Amino acid sequence: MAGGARLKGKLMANLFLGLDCSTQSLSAIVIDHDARQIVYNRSLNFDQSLPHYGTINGTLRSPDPLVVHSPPLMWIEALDMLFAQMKDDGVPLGEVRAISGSGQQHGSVYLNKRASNALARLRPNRPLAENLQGVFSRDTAPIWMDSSTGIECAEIRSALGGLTATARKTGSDAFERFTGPQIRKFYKTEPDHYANTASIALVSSFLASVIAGRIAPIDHGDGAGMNLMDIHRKVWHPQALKVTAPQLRKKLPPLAPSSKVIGNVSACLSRRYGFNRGVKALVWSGDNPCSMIGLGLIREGAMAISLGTSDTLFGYMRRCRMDERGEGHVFGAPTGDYMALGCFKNGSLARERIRDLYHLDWNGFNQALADTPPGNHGAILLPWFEPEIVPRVSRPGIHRFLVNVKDARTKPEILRDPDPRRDCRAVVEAQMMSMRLHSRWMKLRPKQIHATGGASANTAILQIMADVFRCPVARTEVAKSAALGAALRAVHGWLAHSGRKPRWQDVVAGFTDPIPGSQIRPNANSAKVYDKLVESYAACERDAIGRL
Ligand code: ADP
Ligand code: XUL
Repeated sequence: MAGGARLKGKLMANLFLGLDCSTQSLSAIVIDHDARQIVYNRSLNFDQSLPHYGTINGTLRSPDPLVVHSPPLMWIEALDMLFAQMKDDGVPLGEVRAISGSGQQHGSVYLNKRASNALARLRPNRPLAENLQGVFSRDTAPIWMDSSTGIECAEIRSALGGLTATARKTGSDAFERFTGPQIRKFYKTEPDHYANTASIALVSSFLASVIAGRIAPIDHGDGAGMNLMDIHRKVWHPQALKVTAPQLRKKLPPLAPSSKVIGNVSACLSRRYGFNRGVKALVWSGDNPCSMIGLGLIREGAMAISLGTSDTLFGYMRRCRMDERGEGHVFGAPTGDYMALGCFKNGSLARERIRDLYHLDWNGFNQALADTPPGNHGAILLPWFEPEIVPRVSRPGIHRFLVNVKDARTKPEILRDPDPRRDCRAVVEAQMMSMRLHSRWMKLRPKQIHATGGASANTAILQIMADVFRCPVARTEVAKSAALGAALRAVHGWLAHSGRKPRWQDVVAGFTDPIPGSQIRPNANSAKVYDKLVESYAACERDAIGRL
């Protein structure tokens, strides 16, 4: 278990549990809402705690580098392990009032006709994974890192009337990792297993089903990441279902707002871990919609960058506005409004690749950032170790360029020689400039950027973020904003279910304020350098994509 138990102070009666099943780990945050306190915060890393699944960074790789899956049973076993650990750590699970959760978005779990019964009759004396062994019509779940559905995307996009029409209908153009194209590929390549599939879940709704002991709905935040939901009406889009796969409507659970209570926590979990029978199990959502709440992004102009396995940039949107270029996404926000999002696949793992290439630790990496100037004397590195989502790049590879920092019209030269210090700065600068360039369509005007995710612990990286975006960057106490957001959603749903009319600003108050004095301000001179460099960066992207 990573991250040690954090059990602070005396535990009070109204506790709420937020779980987050991310790419690399499962986390739990317990809050005492009356006391406005996080009383427990713990993570379990999949590779370290469950090595028998053979994952690398939580994923199973196949000979085809475009195919990336994870074993759903691993998530279930992790849930059992984490609950057991919480009990050992003395968390009074009997005082938890409601549970909600967050899942990595887009990943899909395929259940056979035994699943529904198995969920309803989970045996408390057997491990959860053993209970659920025979319920899958597909052993592994394609996750958001999978980019093997280019053909299916083209088929769906064309059947829905092209890129803009697809985005207008579903909130996004057809994307390789989105669930609709993934379902279509499964139907085309394994028609028998598709036929044996009684129910398709997302990572979020699958884990919600295990908590509630019944097939759970999919919320509007995660549902929007499927290319299957009508983004305006928030119902399944009949034409999108039809062009994706036959009989799909029957295999999908209902859609629901993310504050919906599914029912009580299953009898099995109550017996196994001491939850009260009346504890409410809420619908789960995607990690990015949950982070919106965990960071308090509930008003126009609020924006965040999450530096997790992927880097994502997202912001609150009252009215649904699409990216007509088809690079970005619109999802439902847990507040009932919308959120705009861009997902950059080569995030933390790309930074790690450069760090490891030169046998550095994070201190060594940060020293390299300190030893090099903003603008890096014109050295730029496009870190597409994996096929990139934004901009769309299907052939992985890294590209080094030398540009004229003073004049963006000069053609970028190709740089051949690797250099440790230059490459460390170049990867971070390229990631930040890419996010700035590709989020223009969102028209967000933030007064500050909220930074979250594992790498937000690194202030040297956040300084480059502040300089590139010309905007102060703030951190909140908990880097795990998705798990915190899930716990706060549990509070909101529980209050609404008990007949009260909770206001989001009251629910998040006291949990989402930036750490006092943690704000990182942009340096005016560095910001000037990046205002110019971002245009040269765009030229490098065009050059590299043109050659691919
Ligand atoms: P996810 O939620 O997607 O599973 P996390 O938000 O937990 O991922 O982030 C994990 C990543 O954080 C790791 O891959 C690691 O590269 C990065 N990370 C952790 N600490 C640092 C640091 N000090 N500097 C830069 N990156 C870091
Ligand atoms: C968002 C996306 C990732 C995953 C994993 O569209 O693909 O951010 O949610 O974190």
